[in-house]
Amino acid sequence: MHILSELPYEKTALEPYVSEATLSFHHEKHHSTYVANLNKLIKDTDYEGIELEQLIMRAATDLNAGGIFNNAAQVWNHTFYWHCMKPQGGGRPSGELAAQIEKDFGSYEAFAEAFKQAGATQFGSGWAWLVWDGSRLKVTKTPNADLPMVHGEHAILTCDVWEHAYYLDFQNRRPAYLDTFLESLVNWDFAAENFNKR
Ligand code: MN3
Repeated sequence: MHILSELPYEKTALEPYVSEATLSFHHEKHHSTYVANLNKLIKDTDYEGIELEQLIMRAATDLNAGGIFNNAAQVWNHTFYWHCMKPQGGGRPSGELAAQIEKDFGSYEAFAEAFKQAGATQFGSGWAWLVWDGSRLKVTKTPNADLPMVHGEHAILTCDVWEHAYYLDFQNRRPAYLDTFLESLVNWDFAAENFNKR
């Protein structure tokens, strides 16, 4: 039985950038529905009782488990995404992660440009990512529920670019949402923890 992870902050904590309405719908309707669907789909199957990441990896190569994969990956993606933001977020990474970003992108600005570009150009629904590919940091984008772990990459940071993540606050202005994500919301402490576990 998979359970809906708690938000790591109050629903008003990211205002005025992400409204209480967005966080409520996003967590209590969207994220929660993925959890409920996943539990329904795995009931009485081989996927019952398997830990989430293992389940995702297995469903990714199972042609009969498309629905299970989509819902499981979205459960993982959303829990990860909540932690990628924090109240009084934004600013610059520090320490080893900052040094690696400079090494692999040339500068923080070049990374930020690539990340925003990936999010803005993901056609339809999906995710923008900063990942570790085994030897370097890379910016990637994935459609729908797709996620780095099934491509042999380790997720460092993500931004949800499904419309439900920003439409109430930014309407169709996805680039403005991505700017705000990096300027005022991003949680570099969480990204650094992920980088340290790579
Ligand atoms: Mn979402």
